[in-house]
Amino acid sequence: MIRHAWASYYRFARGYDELCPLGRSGRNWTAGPGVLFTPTDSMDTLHIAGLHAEYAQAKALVLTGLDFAAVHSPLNAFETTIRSLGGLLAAYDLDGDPRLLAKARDLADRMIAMFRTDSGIPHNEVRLDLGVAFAGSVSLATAGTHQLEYQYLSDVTGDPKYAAVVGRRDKVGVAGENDSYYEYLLKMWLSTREPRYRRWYDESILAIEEHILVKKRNGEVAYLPDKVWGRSESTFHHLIWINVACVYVIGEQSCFAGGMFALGAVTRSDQHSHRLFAIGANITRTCFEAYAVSSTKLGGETVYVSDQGDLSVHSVDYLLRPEVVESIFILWRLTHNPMYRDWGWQIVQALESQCRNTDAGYHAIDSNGAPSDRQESFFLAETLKYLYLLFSDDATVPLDRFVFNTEAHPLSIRGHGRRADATKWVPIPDAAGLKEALPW
Ligand code: DMJ
Repeated sequence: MIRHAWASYYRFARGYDELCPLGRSGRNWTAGPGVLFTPTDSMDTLHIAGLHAEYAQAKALVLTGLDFAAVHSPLNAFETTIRSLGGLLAAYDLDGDPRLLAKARDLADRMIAMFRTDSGIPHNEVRLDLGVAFAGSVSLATAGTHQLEYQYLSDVTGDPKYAAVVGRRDKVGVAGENDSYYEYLLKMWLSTREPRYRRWYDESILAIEEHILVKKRNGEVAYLPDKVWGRSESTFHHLIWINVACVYVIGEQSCFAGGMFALGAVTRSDQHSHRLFAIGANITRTCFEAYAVSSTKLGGETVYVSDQGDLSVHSVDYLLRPEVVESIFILWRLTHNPMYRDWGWQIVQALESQCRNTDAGYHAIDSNGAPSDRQESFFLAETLKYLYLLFSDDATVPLDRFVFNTEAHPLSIRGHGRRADATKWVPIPDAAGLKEALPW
């Protein structure tokens, strides 16, 4: 599957951000030169899967065809950090080629202006050619999902400025799209052991449990609907009332939380850990059940849950997203319960029957169940990587040596791999030490 998705990109869309599998062509996210999202996002997956020739193709494209100085349309900073910076750093982590690190550094230096704001909350649009940033659309996730990548960059280059700019974001407190902000609190602790991140995560997860988590069928059905003004909804279609029966909605993107709850629970030892682990397992079960009840077996962007806890999928749009297989993979690694491999295999079969194009990659599915002309770069970066790892042994990208960024790019944690040398670690700045380390 990895070979097919990559070869199709390489054949039909080489040089573009992503493959249009139905049009057998490529597209960029913005006008003008793109940032080669698919090769950058795919390098580590190809490397991990041992596809040496394909890895060499992707790496050559990135090293010779990726010119950040030529990218003149504003780009979404969150996506550029998690896909491009994360992809470059993970490829460097696996391969050790300093040219990949230099590329990552060039990118970070062009993005760093986004952190220069009065509030400390970063902007979310960047012009890479000019090295300037604009506010853009800022949510908790977009503001709070840079720490892993920038702290790693400081640790491997010895330059404290990257750690300093992300350290400023202690002040973030906005609502909106939140997911990976909490994920990064946990993962910053896992990767650096800095206690404040663990404290923030632990406080947040208990608050999420108390205020957001919904449980049905004695807790076997568990999910995290959006909540606005005290009600479990985000927009009008996220909470609907049918015949006085309350129907809640869970979005597919919240399904990453099954793995997050479980990973957070096994690395915590207090009276909450057992319960939090069960919640993670139940969120994962609920998300898989949503796949199983849908006609495509791949769920939908929106899943409805009745008062009794019955799941239904009204519209089967599926963008080749990874969140459900991500949680299944984490739960497999933590439990070795073969049920998780069975679930993953069912998803593989559904992908093959519903999304595979004979000669051009994998397509998404629209709300009517028809093929939709996109193969997002996260399909190779995340969905296929997590599936590959689900069926690999535990020594392949072991969880005690790597954390995955939110785009599934594995970065060595401190004490391992390219972060083994403790003398090189750049301290995570506290408020007092912050000023001197800032690049402005
Ligand atoms: C990916 O780019 C990342 O997983 C991100 O954190 C959320 N959205 C997509 C996949 O659905």
